[in-house]
Amino acid sequence: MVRMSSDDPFALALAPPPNETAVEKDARERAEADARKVSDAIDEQIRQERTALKKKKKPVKVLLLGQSESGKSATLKNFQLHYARGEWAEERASWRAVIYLNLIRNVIHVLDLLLREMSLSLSEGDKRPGTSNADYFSDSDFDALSPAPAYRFTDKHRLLKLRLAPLRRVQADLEKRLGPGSLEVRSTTATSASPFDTTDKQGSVPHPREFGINSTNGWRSALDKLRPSQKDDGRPDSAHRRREEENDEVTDVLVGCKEDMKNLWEDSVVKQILAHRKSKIEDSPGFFLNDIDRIGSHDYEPKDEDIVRARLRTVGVQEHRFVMEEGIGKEWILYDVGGTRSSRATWASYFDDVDAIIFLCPISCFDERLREDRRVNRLEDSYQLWRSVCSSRILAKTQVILFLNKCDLLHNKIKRGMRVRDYIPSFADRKNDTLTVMKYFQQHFKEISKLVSPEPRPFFIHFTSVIDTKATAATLSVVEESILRTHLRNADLL
Ligand SMILES: Nc1nc2c(ncn2[C@@H]2O[C@H](COP(=O)(O)OP(=O)(O)OP(=O)(O)O)[C@@H](O)[C@H]2O)c(=O)[nH]1
Ligand SMILES: [Mg+2]
Repeated sequence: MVRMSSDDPFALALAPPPNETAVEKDARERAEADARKVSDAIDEQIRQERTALKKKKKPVKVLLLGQSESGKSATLKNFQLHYARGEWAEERASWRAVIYLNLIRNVIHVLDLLLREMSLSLSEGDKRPGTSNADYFSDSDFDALSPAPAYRFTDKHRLLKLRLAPLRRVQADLEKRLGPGSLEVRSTTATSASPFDTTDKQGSVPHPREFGINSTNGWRSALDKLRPSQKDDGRPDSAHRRREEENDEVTDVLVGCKEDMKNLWEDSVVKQILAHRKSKIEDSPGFFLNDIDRIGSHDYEPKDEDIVRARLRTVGVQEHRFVMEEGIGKEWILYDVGGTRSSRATWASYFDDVDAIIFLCPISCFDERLREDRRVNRLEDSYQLWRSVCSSRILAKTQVILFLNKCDLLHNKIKRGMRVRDYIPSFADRKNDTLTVMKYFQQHFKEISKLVSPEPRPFFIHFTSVIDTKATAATLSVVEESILRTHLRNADLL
């Protein structure tokens, strides 16, 4: 029995009345039990509200997956363009250097093709098709070249070699300053499409075999290297002045080479060489040769479309935060990963905590091979990757949205007369038009999902050309809504 201190007012107030009858006692105890029930219910309600609040505050997490050059970063840029205008405006000027580098690469590639043909024309009988510097660009890899026609080289071509030479130094300088993302990977063998183990018995996340750079500020780490810095008091420091001078020097060289770059790109012999190689440099990542006038000017300011088209390879996993409209699920985190085969081992560590995956497959690439492994057809690699994602038990309940991307390039290829069945025999004698091809690929993705998913998985498919920012804005608002619904359902808020 608990003894109450007679002078504790609280204890006195709670103590039963001294002359309590049995009936009074029963009534009092019932009243106390009822009060306890109400109090417990209030406690439970508070606990539930706290959990719900925590869930509400949990950011919506989205993982962008797909092979290298599938358009993951370009999709992310579209998100940034619509949901992070401030950040987008801040980064605009820094993209100029990436666009310069992309353009210079185009020019050097074309120049090297020209020089190679010139040197071959001097050593008759050695007209073998080769690859020289050409593997940066996605020439149709399966086309064997017929013997080259006799080109009429003139002094103009020899002069172009000299006059465009300064661009090589600028290219090397920009690559150094932008870091590994500015370089594409080279072909190696023994790579696997899906390094993450999807058949893991316990369903645990396997250890990544290779760690990438885990950057929380996206491509800013690369772009920052080009941005002039400031001292704490806002005044430019010496590093700021040096970077500004370097940036000015790059612009000066580029502007100085403008007419020669145009002369090269518009030259009739160069056109013949490219036509003979069946080279569609126009379709390659970061193609800016048709914009020399605009870009080669001192007051060039990158347009939104230029930034989305600019190519900077993603190294490691980059995290981007977005703040959407007010309300539940207003904070989003998008993870943009490097898509080359050796980068894929890092993906699995993000699998167990994402609300949705946007998986990108560039369906225009049915005739291309992977840069990192020239033996592998790009579309086949995407199918394998999709198979791994769908069959993953950890991802069984994760919402997956499929972007069949680069539809613009697919359409261009079909218009140029490329026949899908020459590369994909199972396409057989279906009608070789863009819509039929799109539907055929779509069907294949659906079938893979049906076949290998651990449980039925409804998913959305969007046909996209993510460099088209207007059309992509409409797609993203649909995607945003459906991801948000899943997020709320996961948080038991619907
Ligand atoms: N024409 C066209 N180009 C596209 C499309 N989507 C992306 N690109 C371009 O293709 C190039 C590669 O796109 P990225 O977004 O860098 O590819 P990624 O998937 O992030 O590649 P990694 O970072 O290497 O994994 C860029 O220059 C894009 O602008 C598209 O739908 N159409
Ligand atoms: Mg990327």
